[in-house]
Amino acid sequence: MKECLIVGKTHAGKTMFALNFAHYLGVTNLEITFRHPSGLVGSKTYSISAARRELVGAAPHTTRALQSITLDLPVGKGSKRCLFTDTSGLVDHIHADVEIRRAIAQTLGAIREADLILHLIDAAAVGLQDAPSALGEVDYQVAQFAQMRTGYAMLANKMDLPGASVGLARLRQEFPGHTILPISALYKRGFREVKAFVQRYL
Ligand SMILES: Nc1nc2c(ncn2[C@@H]2O[C@H](COP(=O)(O)OP(=O)(O)OP(=O)(O)O)[C@@H](O)[C@H]2O)c(=O)[nH]1
Ligand SMILES: [Mg+2]
Repeated sequence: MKECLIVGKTHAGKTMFALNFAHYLGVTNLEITFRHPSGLVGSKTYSISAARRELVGAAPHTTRALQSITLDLPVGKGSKRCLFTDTSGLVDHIHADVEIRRAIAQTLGAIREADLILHLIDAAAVGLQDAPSALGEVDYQVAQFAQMRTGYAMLANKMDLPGASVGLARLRQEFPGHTILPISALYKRGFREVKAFVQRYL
């Protein structure tokens, strides 16, 4: 089974995207497998609303493990399974908290192994500043690394917020030649295009 990794800076909306994309594909009871940086593995079943309540956070560094959901996507006359894995958010600096550093190291390791990468960026935040300062080094590094692979797309998230369309234009200018799909993880907008993108690589 192929693995599609959801990466990006902390607070970009990765967990919201993972949960709402699963819901968009018709999943109402989510079985989530947690792989912790310590090596501990466990799983838990959530309703979509409980998952949003418990796993999406208003503060940064909410996710501290690899959180995977198996999804079936229609391909041709049948369907194909794909493991969608949400990750701990990245930061530009070396974080002071050792637990967060370990979680970030786990994300970076997973990037090397993934078949497909969806790189979430908060387009509304990018719209507020110049792209280089809003994006930070880590987004450029992920884009540069992932660009060498076939299954890579940037998802410009939070398109429902003011300033996000300015952010999207900046992203397009900054990363010409990349696939950039505007979405709102919160309102499930742009998900048809994301689904079509993923289907191409399964
Ligand atoms: N307006 C708006 N808010 C969003 C959207 N997606 C996520 N958010 C909000 O952004 C915040 C962070 O969302 P998360 O999904 O927890 O972000 P994350 O990237 O998983 O963050 P970490 O786990 O810390 O790396 C939450 O307050 C969400 O409600 C969106 O499309 N639009
Ligand atoms: Mg998260």
